[in-house]
Amino acid sequence: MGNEERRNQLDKYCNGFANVRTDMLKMRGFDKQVMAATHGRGIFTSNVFMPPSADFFVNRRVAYVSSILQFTNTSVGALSYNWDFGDGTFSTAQNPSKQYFAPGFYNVTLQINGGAQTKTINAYIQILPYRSVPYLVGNGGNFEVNPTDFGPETISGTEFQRGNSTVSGKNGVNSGSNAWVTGLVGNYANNTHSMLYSPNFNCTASGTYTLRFRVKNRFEINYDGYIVEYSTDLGSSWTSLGNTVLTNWYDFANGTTNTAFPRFQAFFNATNTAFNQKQYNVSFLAGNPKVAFRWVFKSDAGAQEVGMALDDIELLGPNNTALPVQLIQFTGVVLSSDKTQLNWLVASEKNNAGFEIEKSEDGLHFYSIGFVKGRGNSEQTAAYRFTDENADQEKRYYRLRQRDINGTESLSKVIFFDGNKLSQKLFQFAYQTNENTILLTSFENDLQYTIYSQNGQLVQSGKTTGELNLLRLDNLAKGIYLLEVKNSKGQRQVEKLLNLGN
Ligand SMILES: [Ca+2]
Ligand SMILES: [Ca+2]
Repeated sequence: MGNEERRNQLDKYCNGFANVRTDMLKMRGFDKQVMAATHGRGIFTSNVFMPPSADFFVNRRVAYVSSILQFTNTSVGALSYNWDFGDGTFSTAQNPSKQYFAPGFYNVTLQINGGAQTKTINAYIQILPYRSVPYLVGNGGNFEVNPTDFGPETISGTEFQRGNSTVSGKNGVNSGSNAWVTGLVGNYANNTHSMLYSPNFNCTASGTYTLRFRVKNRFEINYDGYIVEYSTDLGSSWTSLGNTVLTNWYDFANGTTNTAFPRFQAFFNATNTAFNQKQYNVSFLAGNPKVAFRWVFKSDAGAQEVGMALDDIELLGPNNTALPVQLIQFTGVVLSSDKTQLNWLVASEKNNAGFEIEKSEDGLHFYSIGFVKGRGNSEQTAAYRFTDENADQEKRYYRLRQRDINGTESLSKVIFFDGNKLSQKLFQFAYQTNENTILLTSFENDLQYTIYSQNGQLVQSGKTTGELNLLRLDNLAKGIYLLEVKNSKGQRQVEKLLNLGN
């Protein structure tokens, strides 16, 4: 850091201190951290004299293919950043966000100030795979095959470890030679908060789904234990599978406020001296292509016990492939006045014949403009591209029709160009000729739409059901309206609507 910058930083720190007396001023020897204790204004610290050092953390250590991770730089004295995410991708941003497109363990390195300091954390991130349903012991639920289908994360205290413990109360396994155990050796620590994550399951098909597993455990009675949570958004948010006591499920109602879990969050607490089966009907998750589970163990501040051994996790249900073709990104760019290039990224492919590229000028009627061959079967991420050579229309909609070798098809989301710009809007709409109807096009499902009159009165509302939605305006008088569309994340877009009537 140059003298000028130091002075500017000091000015910033010293701002407003003119009339404050400093009673004590010290510099810590080993890292040159400065501390000033003021008269009546508290204690202040400054790192302006500290030597540069690289450091960072990430919001999630265990995540899924295409989860969005947020890295935070905590370096001292850094002016420039070079991140290496361990998968052949890099960033120079201060606090980058990042997606991984293949399962595995990744080393992450942050280099600051052009190589002045470097921090590398090996196997820092674990990315868990997508798996099919039913998922049985032989698919990986026994923790013998595909051992990296599951991953532990420790917030504090004792971590889940894979193996065979000899500690009485959690000793042994239900199958093979491995269980996931809250510490293979000794008792669990006080104030433990540790988790075990499942793979991501495709539960798109309708039907009955059951999650079940075997557990042997001994916890401090009435205080420590575990719950099972689920996520439908690649692990961004988690919800407990129920919060009451049920047969073969949570056994402790937790009516007091001094246990390891919040009051009235029931949990597993009772002792299981053998590997007993627990199960939960998770059919309410049908229709979700992204379902994951995690086991959350917590202990309170006193009295330790041996803990738990978990084995033979299964998710029973109707047949679902492991998302045969994982399209993780579909976007495009205008190359010239009549050429638009489409780009898409695929994480893994199973029996993929290829992609039909479809185009529309009204968002409703699509026609094929080309075909790009797939790779059949692959676990590697691949980038595909296609150029529309006749892209001189003002409004252009594109989508991909992915075709399996056996003839099954699935459609991608629709992307939309307005002139030379890829639209990032929540939705588009177009008036339909000779009808009191508008076509609402969106890349997202389940949007809440509301139509207001000019004086703010709600006149019509509803939910969208797919990418293309026809909204009828028959009941509305001629005039100007406002159409508001919101998604579940709170994003909102408002457009003016002109109802010309019949
Ligand atoms: Ca096992
Ligand atoms: Ca305890």
